[in-house]
Amino acid sequence: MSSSNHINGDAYGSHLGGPLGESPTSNVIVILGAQWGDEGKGKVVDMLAADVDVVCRCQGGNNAGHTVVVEGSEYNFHLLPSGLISSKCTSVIGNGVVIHLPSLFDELEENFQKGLINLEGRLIISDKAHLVFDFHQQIDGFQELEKSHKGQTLGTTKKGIGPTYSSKATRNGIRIGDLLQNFSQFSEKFQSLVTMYKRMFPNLSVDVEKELKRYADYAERVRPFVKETVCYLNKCVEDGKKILVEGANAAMLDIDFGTYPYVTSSNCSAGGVCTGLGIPPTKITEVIGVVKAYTTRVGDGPFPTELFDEIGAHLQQRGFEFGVVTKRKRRCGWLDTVSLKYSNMVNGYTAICLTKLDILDTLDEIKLGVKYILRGERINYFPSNAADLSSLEVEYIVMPGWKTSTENIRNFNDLPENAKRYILQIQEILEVPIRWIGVGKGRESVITVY
Ligand code: 2SA
Ligand code: GDP
Ligand code: MG
Repeated sequence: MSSSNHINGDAYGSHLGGPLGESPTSNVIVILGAQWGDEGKGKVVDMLAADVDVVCRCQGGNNAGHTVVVEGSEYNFHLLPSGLISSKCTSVIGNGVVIHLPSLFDELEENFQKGLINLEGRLIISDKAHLVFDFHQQIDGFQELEKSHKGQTLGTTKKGIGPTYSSKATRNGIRIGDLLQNFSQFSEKFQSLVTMYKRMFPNLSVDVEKELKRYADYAERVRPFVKETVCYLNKCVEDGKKILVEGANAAMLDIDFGTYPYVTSSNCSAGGVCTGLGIPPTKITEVIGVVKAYTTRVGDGPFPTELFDEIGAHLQQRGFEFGVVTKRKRRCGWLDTVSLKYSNMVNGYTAICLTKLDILDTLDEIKLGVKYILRGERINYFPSNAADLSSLEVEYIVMPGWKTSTENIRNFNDLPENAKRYILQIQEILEVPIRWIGVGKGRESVITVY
């Protein structure tokens, strides 16, 4: 076979070093959590989905809890993309997502009961996505229990996310395509995975025969939704379709860039979009960072601006800060612009959606974390070490509150002066334009700045 075509053949020669011709510009918009999650990504996706063709999830699993409130009805999405509410949108669960099929079908049923119909044909699941089994969830619990003896829990959602990505990385994970292609091979893989895990966790209880029967049933139920999604999505890009990517979890929970080991097990930052969907980085047109006007964290791990006083409790109650999946109280603190600058460095936000400004409406004064001090020194980087992050001191800017309801405001200019100052200060520090401001739960409760 000759390789000459690839070096100097006519197909390339006349265009070498120049454009190959006109192609439609891509239209891929990525929505990412810029903090420790629960910034309101679901609401932002829903807000933008009305105008897009495809909404995709690229990483994580049903550890995610994305809330959308439409005309007073609340929808909680875990595995399903929040764009499913928009009836003209196709929803894609990409190859980077890990899927617990029983939960997927429960979620479909729950949304069907809430009135989301005609989902078949509008939901596509990648054949490369890995399966989360019940035993992965049991193992998640065992691992947390083991860590608890040393007082080192991560505070996972116990949805089996870590153990499943670990099976994927050790190359004995099982993908949806395996389930659909050859059931006897799937059964063998399942059995050997259980055997391996039983050696590691003797208390693991799996009724293999019963599980395989269940999965034979799930295989037929999921089959109509499954497709090769990489070519599908790239064709959508090529055809100029508008694609929205819904990040789950958030930058500071990213397995590489987050506060390791207190992180989730996927790349929740911009890189996870490319690996979790097969869309090249050059096709991404916008990266929108979703930033809550204060900071929350659910689960364990360092949180430099955490408040342990009545203001923290006030934010938790007024912001109704409870985990969507686990119902745990979320820890609350002031906005941390140091971690936000770092998350912007990694993700390259083109615009920001600042959410939950209304939760700050009643405060006398508001603080903004602007600098970290480690062992007495002001530092210019985001520390990698969890112990360092836990021992930091934070320098704050103190700003006056506005003590007025912003809930019904829909124009930036109508905001109280102190609210405008707070927003502009954040924009100035981050050097990223703030494009939307959330002032309430509902779809309509948003100020579009430009
Ligand atoms: P896991 O289960 O292995 O991904 O947990 C590892 C860490 O990641 C955190 N994590 C989350 N943080 C915020 N929101 C998440 N989704 C739910 C929500 C959380 C909930 O929307 O509220 O209901 O508790 C989420 N998922 C994972 C987790 O707390 C661990 O610190
Ligand atoms: P996600 O995981 O990033 O999608 O966020 P969650 O759904 O876990 O948590 C965000 C919570 O804040 C949800 O209850 C939303 O309904 C709510 N929310 C989103 N934006 C706003 C806002 O601007 N103001 C108020 N008050 N609530 C909001
Ligand atoms: Mg959430």
